[in-house]
Amino acid sequence: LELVNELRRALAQGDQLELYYQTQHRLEDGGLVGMEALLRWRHPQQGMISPGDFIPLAERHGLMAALGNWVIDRAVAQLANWQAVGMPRVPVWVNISALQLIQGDLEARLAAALTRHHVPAALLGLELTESVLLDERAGDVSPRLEALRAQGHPIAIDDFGTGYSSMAYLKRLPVDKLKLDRAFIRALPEDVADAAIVAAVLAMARGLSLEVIAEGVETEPQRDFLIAEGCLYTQGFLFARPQPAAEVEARYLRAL
Ligand code: G
Ligand code: G
Ligand code: MN
Ligand code: NA
Repeated sequence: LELVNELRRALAQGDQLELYYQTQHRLEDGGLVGMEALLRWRHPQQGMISPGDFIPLAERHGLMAALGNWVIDRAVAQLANWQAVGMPRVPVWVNISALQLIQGDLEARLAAALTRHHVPAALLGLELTESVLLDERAGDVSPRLEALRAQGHPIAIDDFGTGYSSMAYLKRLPVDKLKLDRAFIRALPEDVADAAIVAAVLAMARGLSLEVIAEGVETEPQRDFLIAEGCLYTQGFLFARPQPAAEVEARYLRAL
């Protein structure tokens, strides 16, 4: 209870919250293709608290909408700043929770933030997990995704393969990209079952014209296996860890 009050205060003041960014890369040559924004809470006594720990708390206590809005505003402000200083024009992807989708004003929230900062929607990707997409409280999410896509946002299914992956929903949901969960990558290339699953997902995605980004690539053999199977993109420690905006900027900001 104490922690939730502290979270409420952190959210109101904003100074203990921060977005880290993990860059996404072409497997073949390491070229930068995007970044995922990952929320961090720098607690004054407890140190860095993971979103895996405080997001469930925020959801239970009705703070998730405000937290989600903070993330959107912060990511869009960062995008505007990066465009102004000449960073590569690659999309920043934010995680969208079920409650943000259920609440119903996500489209307006996004549009307001983008308009305020003069950032095109194509630069703000939206990641939704299978459980968010299939959450009954959200109703039929297809029209919502259509609307978000019509606004210009690219859309990805996060943690792909870990939810109730019925392949049927891939056919009817308007999405651009699958983020293949790192659970399938970890034991590559030795694990025969994971190798078969990954190869099959890649083949299926090709047939559906969906891009695939492999999460959690940590080793060269994992990378080589994925390239051989036709995967183009990755987000993993082999290329970069989540890091503060200033560090990403130091690496990619080239003098004009
Ligand atoms: O970066 P890290 O391993 O700590 O992230 C842990 C989990 O928290 C991941 O599943 C990630 O999707 C989730 N997460 C990180 N940032 C956000 C956010 O801004 N919103 C939501 N809903 N989830 C986030
Ligand atoms: O939103 P999502 O659940 O995909 O969040 C990405 C999470 O995966 C972040 O918490 C990030 O720290 C973590 N992650 C990203 N790359 C790697 C990796 O190569 N290895 C491991 N173990 N975790 C990773
Ligand atoms: Mn994600
Ligand atoms: Na993921």
